[in-house]
Amino acid sequence: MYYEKMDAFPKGFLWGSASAAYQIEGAWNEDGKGASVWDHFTKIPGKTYKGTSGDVAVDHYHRYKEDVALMKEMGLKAYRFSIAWSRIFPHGKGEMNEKGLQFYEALIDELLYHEIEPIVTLYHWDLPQALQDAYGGWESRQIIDDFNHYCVTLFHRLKGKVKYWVTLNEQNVFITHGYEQAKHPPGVTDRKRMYEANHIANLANAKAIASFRKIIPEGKIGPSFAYGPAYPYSSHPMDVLAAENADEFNNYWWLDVYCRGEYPASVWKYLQERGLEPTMKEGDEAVLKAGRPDFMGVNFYQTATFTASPLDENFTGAVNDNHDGKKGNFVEGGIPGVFKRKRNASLETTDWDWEIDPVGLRIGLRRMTSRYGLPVLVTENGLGAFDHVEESGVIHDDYRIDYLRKHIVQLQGAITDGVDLMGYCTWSFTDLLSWLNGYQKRYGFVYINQDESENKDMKRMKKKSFDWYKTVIETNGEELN
Ligand code: BGP
Repeated sequence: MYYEKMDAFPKGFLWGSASAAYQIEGAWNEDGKGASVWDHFTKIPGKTYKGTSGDVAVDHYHRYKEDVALMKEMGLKAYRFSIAWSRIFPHGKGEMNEKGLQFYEALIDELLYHEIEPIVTLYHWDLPQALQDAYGGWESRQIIDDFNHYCVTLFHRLKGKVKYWVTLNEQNVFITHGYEQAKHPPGVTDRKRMYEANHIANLANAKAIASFRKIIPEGKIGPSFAYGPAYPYSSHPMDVLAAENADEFNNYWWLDVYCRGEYPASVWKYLQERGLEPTMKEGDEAVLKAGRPDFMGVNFYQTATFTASPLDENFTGAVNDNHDGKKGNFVEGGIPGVFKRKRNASLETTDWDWEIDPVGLRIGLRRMTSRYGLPVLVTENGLGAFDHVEESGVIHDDYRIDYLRKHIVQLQGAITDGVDLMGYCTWSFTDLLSWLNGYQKRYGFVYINQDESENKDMKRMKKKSFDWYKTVIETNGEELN
């Protein structure tokens, strides 16, 4: 739709930025913290770009005051960060580590003091290694109660301070990467195990939401989903059907469970006929149905385009193997007989071959609104790029400004279209560790002096985009140039 005049961003819109514990904190074994699966996984040779890990990350654990001061200077309204489960419960359960909780309480107090709304993610992939060792982590139903206990502990301690909560970050990513593609811990390639682990994660998510309702009834909670809306490659009905298939398998398989408490019928039938469907026990459905969130968190980076795929097609699996930023590594992949992902020729790509599609964000928000009728919070969106520090110390990241501006314009379009949008968190505030792509893939408004070879002094330097986003916030989205 085109409009003569677009609606303004609502009053109180949460202009924010996001991060995750493992990617920024460092201090991986300090103050009683237990090891997480990522602390182990990154030490396995060949798993991450140049063997990078979050052992030190960008040292936010020790420099959080400096980082929050920069957020204040920018005028950030909201800051989304995650809590490392293994700081609170070093063994995943059992005795609580008071020092771990104190770190987050201090961070939250600092944010509140500067009038920045904290948005707390309960789980951003760093499962306590002890639970992986004890019962296979997400593959055991025991995790449902352990996760619930961890969440309830935080709800009680932080209620009154934290209103916005995110349960699981990108369950669709950590489950598929962990159990189908072996790119994330625990490094499994087994679709049956993947669907089982995923179902257990769904139950854990729903149970935590139900607990939240009792403890913080006035708060808002929802999962964050890595949403890549599907497009057909052509108007050929078989391509349109392939895109439908992709939406059902890649998006609604998760979103329908979160928002409706049920799996989409066509995928369920497909899996059942192949013996891949998850084990549904008595009572599961009721648990899922009781877990409807207050909002859906959307992490948006790209859309995906699909064509029909014959049954006898042979795929290798992953569609993006570019972890060094050398463009041109896009590989076609999918499920034979269901869909095949193709490069969308009308879209530019980043250096890591991610397709840039601001309108796709609006399309996604629209689809989400029509299908589920829930408010949406964009919990991540941003551009991973190489940044260059000039001799004068200036970082001209005009490409990042351009990327964010175009996405914000489409947010305004979505609001005008009728989407109930709570806020927008860019990924990320400072540069940070990219899980599989090291430190050179930068996302922040604040440059961190550090690279794959050494940690350097980790000096914080404002990029050009810092002042730009400051103005966007000051003018509530009116001044984007
Ligand atoms: C999301 C994750 C973030 C972040 C981002 C960028 O999937 O939730 O933690 O890493 O993607 O991805 P990458 O670091 O792979 O470029």
